[in-house]
Amino acid sequence: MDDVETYSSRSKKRRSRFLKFGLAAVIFVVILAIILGVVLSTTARNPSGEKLKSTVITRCEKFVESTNISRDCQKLWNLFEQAYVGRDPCAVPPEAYNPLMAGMHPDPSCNRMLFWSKTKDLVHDFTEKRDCYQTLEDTLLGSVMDGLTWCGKEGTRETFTTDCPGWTDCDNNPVRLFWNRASAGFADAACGDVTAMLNGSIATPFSPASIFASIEVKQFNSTRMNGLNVVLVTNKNDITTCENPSLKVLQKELDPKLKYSCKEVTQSNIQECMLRPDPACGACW
Ligand code: DVN
Repeated sequence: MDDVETYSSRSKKRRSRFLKFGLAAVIFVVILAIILGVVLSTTARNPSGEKLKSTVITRCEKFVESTNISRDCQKLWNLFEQAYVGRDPCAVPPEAYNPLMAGMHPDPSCNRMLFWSKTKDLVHDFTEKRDCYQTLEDTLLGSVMDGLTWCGKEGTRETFTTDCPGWTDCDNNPVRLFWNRASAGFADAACGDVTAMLNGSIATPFSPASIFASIEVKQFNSTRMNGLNVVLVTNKNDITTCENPSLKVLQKELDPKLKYSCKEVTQSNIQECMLRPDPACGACW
């Protein structure tokens, strides 16, 4: 009897241990399934928002790594997202990006700052081949957001990268407001001798509707800046020169304490110069 009793009590113990283990395993699997469900449903619900977040943070981390400028990339995302999320994409308040600009202030490179208007491709080709100038797109915020599109919608905390208003669909859209605000911040921080590359192949190189004219020039501050050197990029048979009336308007709009110069430079000269590596950053104009 004892042996039988011992045997049956041992098998009862084994059965209860097995049941306990089985129950624990089931609970673990259920919890894991819930967690996975939440994660997948969030990502699945809004893959484009997740992709934008990952792009922004990855670009930010690469910038921080390559420049040794320390910035909190998660904080950058949070400050950026709160500017547009949950808002009508055509009614974003102009001050929406102020916390982002304050939290991620520009790191201006005095005497190397390069503004531009209607010369985007040439300018970025130039700064890519010759690391001698800093455009807005070479700063943390400019490099992180360059080429991206985003918006929010009322009643949801999600980020969208499609079906967002285009640049001209409405003034207060998230993308256009960002670039206007970032441009103002970059111009306000402009220091030393500043350069602007303008387009000598158009009738009004200084166009009043441009960001350069309507926002940046108005922010230039003579307590930090010495002057503005205009590089007017021309091609053969161009009729626009540094005497162009719109450039006279530019001079008038500039703070009189700022020095002003203008030089006509052919596009081919600039393109040849940028192909000649020069760590000393000798002038291309
Ligand atoms: O100094 C530069 C730089 O600092 C930037 O922040 O602002 C200045 C350039 O702006 P800008 O003077 O208005 O010059 P652009 O060439 O007229 O416009 C600059 C950019 O704004 C364009 O290249 C557009 O960007 P994209 O689409 O090429 O990445 C955008 N933009 C301006 N007007 C637009 C427009 N995009 C679409 N439709 C429009 N009407």
